[in-house]
Parts: sequence; structure tokens; C-alpha cells
Amino acid sequence: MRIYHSDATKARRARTELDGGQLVPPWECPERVDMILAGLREAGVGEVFSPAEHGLAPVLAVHDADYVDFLASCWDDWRALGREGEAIAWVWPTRTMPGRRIPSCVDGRLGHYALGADTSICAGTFEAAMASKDVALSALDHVLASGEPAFGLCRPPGHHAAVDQFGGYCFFNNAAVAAQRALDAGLSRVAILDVDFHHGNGTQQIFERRSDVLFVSIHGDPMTCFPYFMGHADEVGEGDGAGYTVNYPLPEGSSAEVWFHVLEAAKERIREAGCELLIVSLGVDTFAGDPISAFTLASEDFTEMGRRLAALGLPTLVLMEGGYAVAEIGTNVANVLGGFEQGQAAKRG
Ligand code: SP5
Ligand code: ZN
Repeated sequence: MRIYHSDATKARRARTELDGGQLVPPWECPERVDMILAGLREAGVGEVFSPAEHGLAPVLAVHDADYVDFLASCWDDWRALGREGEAIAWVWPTRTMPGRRIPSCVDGRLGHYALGADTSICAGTFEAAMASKDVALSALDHVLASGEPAFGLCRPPGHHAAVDQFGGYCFFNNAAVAAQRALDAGLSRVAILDVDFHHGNGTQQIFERRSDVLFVSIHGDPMTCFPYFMGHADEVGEGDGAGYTVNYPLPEGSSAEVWFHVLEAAKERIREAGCELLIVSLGVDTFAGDPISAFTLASEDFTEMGRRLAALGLPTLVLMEGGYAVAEIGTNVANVLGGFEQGQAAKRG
């Protein structure tokens, strides 16, 4: 299958992440991209293509314009103040102090537009986010034109990014931007299946009042797992979107057996809803060796995941989200895509 990749996705190299009360080197690093490319090459999965520039219009179809302006100018505004460190949000509108206006200064705007303090903004962040959505959109264009699957090696990831918030290492919601473009190209219903360990709060927020995008997520229970404040089973969509958000929170330590059981339920909902395109938000942080996550999938389980995704028989766009066991990330991603190709071949007979 075609792989879409751009070196510009590596333009962001943050130095700091607030984790456990300390500033540590970020888990989400550009080496992830090289390791995935190496893993795909080694496994002989796919041919690498460069994305075309798609500009900001598809981003503005899902994200707020002032939010996008903020991301574009934040680093320069921060630097202009002579700050030594990276731009990290540190004060927020809260339950007791609702923000009724968007502040004009960069510290206030950071708090308004950030959903957490895990994600700093640094040089190259906006450029990498632009490249990441171009990778997603070019991969989508190939799926729409050919009916064949494609993999977008997106980085930074996207599923935590909401209409007007960044965090969880995400800035533009690549899967949401792609889903909206698919609808704008004439499709009537798209499924986003989010298999990252973390709940895709951004994707849910963008589509939870709509029925044209079915959002289904399998993730660590937000009672104990990031992002903590979204992703419970009773969040099922609102208004026109009622029934088009489906959450499967699982306890930390959940086995592959439990995970695959839930995957089949997720697939059943996707079949039932009559979706014309499957977008997989692929995080491989469900891996047992992931340093910040708590499921127990083995590398071989990712092959099975690919096979089972292919069994849906839908045009499929796979987009990279999380996965922080850098030494194994290439194998794990290659296994998903290799398994998908096996599943496709089996289906064709
Ligand atoms: C796309 C994606 O997977 N984003 C995840 C963002 C998670 N950010 C918070 C990470 C907190 C890590 N703390 C774990 C400490 C283990 N030593
Ligand atoms: Zn994740």
C-alpha cells in the first residue's frame, strides 16, 4: 500500500514536556518517523510518496480561524518576549473562572487554546503540523481516487486536537481534516475508528453533534488515563449525532483478547452505520512496552489488528497517531499494514 511521508513532519523537535512534575524530553519525538520508515522498509511494506501541499482551507473546514492564527504566531510571539524555555500553557479558564474573552497576550492565549501542559510549542511546530495534515490529505486523495488503502505517516499526531484546542502532542486533527474533506468530495458517511491507547477527545468534540462522521474509540479508561475528562461509555453523541459517538473505555492492563473482542463490536457498529470510508486513527501505544500507556498488545497482535481491519472491506485511510516505544514502533506499524494487506488478499480470495 502507498505510504505518504514528508521530512517536514520532523521540523518540530521539542525539548520539554511537563510530565510528573518535571520537564522531560518529549515522548513524541521526530525519531518516531525515521523508525517507522525503517520498519516499513525492512518489512517491504509499501512504497513511499511525497504529499502535495493542500493549504489551510481544509484545516479551516474543521478548526477555528483564530486558533490556527494562534498556532502560526505563538512561537514568534513567545520569543519576542525573550523567553528562554518553550511555550507551555500554565493558567487556564476553569470551572470556577470561565474565560469569557480570549486574552490578547501570549500567556493568556496559550491557556485559552491549550487543553493540557504536556505539549510545548517550539520552533517548527506549525510547519510540522502543516506537513502532517498534508500527508493525511494526500493519502486520502489516493484512497478516494483509487479505492486502495493508504497510510499517512502523520507527525505530530492529531486526535487530541479539538476545534480550537491543542494538546496531547496534537495541533491539527489530521483524521478530522481528512474526514471533512472526504465528505466535501461527496461521501455521505465516514467512520473514524480510533485505536490509539488514549481517547481521541478532539475527534469526538469536532463531530459529536453530527451523524455524517461515526467516531468509534477503544482506549484506556479516562478515570485513570489521559486525557481524563472525555471518553466514557455514556458519551454517545448529541442531537443529530446521537448514536454516532461510540466509546469503549477499557481498564489499564487489558489483554489483547479483551481488546480484539471490543474491536469486533466496534466493527459491527461501523458496518451497521453504512460508512463509505474507514479512517483508522492508528496509535500503536497499545503495545505492552509503551512507556506511557497501559495495554498489553504484543508486536504480533498488530498483524492481527491489520487483518481484522481489512475484513471490513472498506476503502481505508490509516493515519499515524501515538506510539512511544520508539525501538519497536517501526515493527508494530509495519505489522498493522502488512496484516492489512494479508487481510485484503484473503478477502479477494
Ligand atoms: C497522540 C497521543 O498518544 N498523545 C498522548 C498524550 C499523552 N500526554 C500525557 C502523557 C503523560 C505521561 N505520563 C506517564 C509517566 C510514565 N513514566
Ligand atoms: Zn496515544
